[in-house]
Amino acid sequence: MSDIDQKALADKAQLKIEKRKRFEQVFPLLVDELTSYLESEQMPAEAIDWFKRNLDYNTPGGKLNRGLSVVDTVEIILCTDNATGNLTRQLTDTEYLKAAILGWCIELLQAYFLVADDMMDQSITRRGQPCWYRVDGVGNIAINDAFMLEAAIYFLLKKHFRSEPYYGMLLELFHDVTFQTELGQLIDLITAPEDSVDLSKFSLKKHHLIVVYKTAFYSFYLPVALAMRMAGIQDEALYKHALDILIPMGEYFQVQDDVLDCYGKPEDIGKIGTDILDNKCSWNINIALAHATPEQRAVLDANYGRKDSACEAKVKEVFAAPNIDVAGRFAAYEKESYEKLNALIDALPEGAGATAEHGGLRRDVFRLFLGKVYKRAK
Ligand code: GPP
Ligand code: MG
Ligand code: MG
Ligand code: MG
Repeated sequence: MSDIDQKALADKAQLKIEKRKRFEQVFPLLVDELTSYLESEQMPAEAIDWFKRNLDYNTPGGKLNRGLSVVDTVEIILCTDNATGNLTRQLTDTEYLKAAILGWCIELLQAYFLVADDMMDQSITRRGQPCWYRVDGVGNIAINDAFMLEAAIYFLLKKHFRSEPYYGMLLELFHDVTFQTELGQLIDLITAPEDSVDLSKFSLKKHHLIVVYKTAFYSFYLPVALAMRMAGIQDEALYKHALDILIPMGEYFQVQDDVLDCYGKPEDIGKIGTDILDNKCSWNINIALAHATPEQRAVLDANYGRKDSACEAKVKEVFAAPNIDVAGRFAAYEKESYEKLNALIDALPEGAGATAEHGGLRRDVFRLFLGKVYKRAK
């Protein structure tokens, strides 16, 4: 690599760190707004402290891809000149703050889902620390804490966006994707009963349905759609264009999550995989089922979904067998997905819906998002 290339790479990395830092600085302001509301309602200090601890423990600390993507998308749409395709200005402080608040609202949605998901999946760690329900003194109170993380979203939306013409659209988006995610979670859970393992219930078609609903809508469509609403894009056809790229991108992301559940290092992914123990209809088991010999199938039938680490190890052995090679097949899937997603992005009409106020829907929105997750190890 040339010195110039190296310098460009270092500058890019530095910019990323600064973007994250600026975004992170907004969160304490929102915590203050939320706790001030509790104070104004004369809530006991103990309750205020608890809510603050809930917010701080569960909301920041992740990759922040979803939240940062709202800011990046608003910036690309509002600041690109359609004629040249160049960024011609920066977001004003007010625009930045609004985009960042929407970003944090998605991070709150994610926090709400994860607190609940970790209880349902009986997970151990999250983001390198014990899952919230496993923290001393929390337990089932985590159920109410999850609800409160969700309530915080609507408090902040009302406070900051109530007078905007697109306020109703923001509410509709959050409500719709929450329902979709809960549908996905429902299918994920009932396809993985704890007491009866029946691998014949699994299929890649079922997996596709689960991951689109439980992950893709809220993790990929929501950040971009919120940003489009804030930027003033109204043409419904453009939301459909965005959906058609972001849903397959979200599917690819959840396949990565499934693979990392088995092969990721806990110090990288911040969590300990539970999918085999939990009898989950993951990408890995579906790939194994598609290629297993009758003998291998018998091993999977006898060991999958058993809450026992020796059984888990036997399943992993089958995953690694040369004729199955889940990791190798994933590498091929990853390459193919990346090419397919880039083709979808390239087919998007550049700057569709552009006006004098904004540069319209732009390919960079999707390229940047894909760049955040492609070949991720965490
Ligand atoms: C990811 O599933 C999906 C979610 C976190 C959505 C949960 C939805 C609810 C309505 C609670 P996962 O269990 O594979 O995620 P992880 O591997 O991070 O535990
Ligand atoms: Mg989980
Ligand atoms: Mg889950
Ligand atoms: Mg997972």
